[in-house]
Order: sequence, then structure tokens, then C-alpha cells
Amino acid sequence: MSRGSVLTLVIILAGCVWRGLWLSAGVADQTYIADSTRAELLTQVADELKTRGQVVDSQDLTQVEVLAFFADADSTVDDSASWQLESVQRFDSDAEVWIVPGADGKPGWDGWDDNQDGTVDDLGELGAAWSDDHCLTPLDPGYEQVDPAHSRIINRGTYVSTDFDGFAEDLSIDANVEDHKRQQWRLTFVNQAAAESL
Ligand SMILES: [Ca+2]
Ligand SMILES: [Ca+2]
Repeated sequence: MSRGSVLTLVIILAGCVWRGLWLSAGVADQTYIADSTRAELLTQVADELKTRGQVVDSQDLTQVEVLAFFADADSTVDDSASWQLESVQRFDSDAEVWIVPGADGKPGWDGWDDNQDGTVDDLGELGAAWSDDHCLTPLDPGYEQVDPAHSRIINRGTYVSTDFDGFAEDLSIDANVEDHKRQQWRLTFVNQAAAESL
């Protein structure tokens, strides 16, 4: 047997062992559920646009990011008779992402000179490893209360909240004809039954 054949055989056997371990671990291959749920939700979006007199090609929705949540962790896709649109988000390249000092109110660890520059709790310590410092985007609670004196902008470009009207308007423009640059959209859905039980 040639070296190439042995190598092929080893690869096949390794694949079988890996697949066997995967199945024995009880890890189900559920990608199809995500795909079918996305397709279902985009159909729901297309139907909503249709009620507004807009007919969209499925191609128009391929770039739309879809997130679906179950408020009840015990729920499954099989339980979801319907989904409710929870939020419409648009990527804003100018939107600010801040890093804030966390619950202790101090950059990095409270009372520690995390960056060893001789000054305890200076702004340069923001984001120190394993501290309670964290990032906030316009979608996060507390974003409006960020104190610029004790925080700093760490990035620009993130999703911001908007509404379905803006989404519909963007899709109403023929990007091919009018040289329109389609915006980047994210739609979030929540399991309706779970939402009603909140
Ligand atoms: Ca902190
Ligand atoms: Ca310091």
C-alpha cells in the first residue's frame, strides 16, 4: 500500500472516530434548524413588506442578519408557533463604543495600579484584564449615562436601534438602478409565546 493510500485511510479512520465521538457525546447537528428558522423569519419580513405594498426579492434579504431568541430557556423551535419582531437595528459606522470602569467605578481593578505607571486608577487602566470594566454600545442599558471623564471610546461602528420604517425605506430603493448602497441591517425576533409570558 502506498504512503498516499495509508494517509487517506488514516484520515478516513480519524473522521469516523471524530464523528463517533460527536454522536456519542449527544451533540446534535441542528444547523438546519437555524437555517429553516432564518428562512421562516425572512419570509415573515417579506410578508410584512408586502402588506406595505413592497415586493422584495429574496436576494434583497440575503445580507440581513437575523437573531432569534427564546425568553424561556426551555423552549425549542418546535414550540414556536410564531415569532415577534423585537428590534430593528442598523449598523452605524460612526456609533461610539465606550469602555467603562464597571461596578467598582474605577478603571481596571479598584485601588490597583494595573498598568504600573505609578498612578493608581488612571484612565490608562481601563479594560485591565479580569477587571469588571466592560464595553457599552448604544444598544446597551446605561449607555446614555456613560461618564466621559471616567470612560473612553474604544471603537466606532456598531449597531444602533431604529425602526421597521427605516428598514423598509432602505429596501424600497433599487440598489442596482439608483447606485444605492444598502445599509447593514439586523432584525431580532423573540418567541411570541415566551414574550407573552414575561
Ligand atoms: Ca473597574
Ligand atoms: Ca496606573
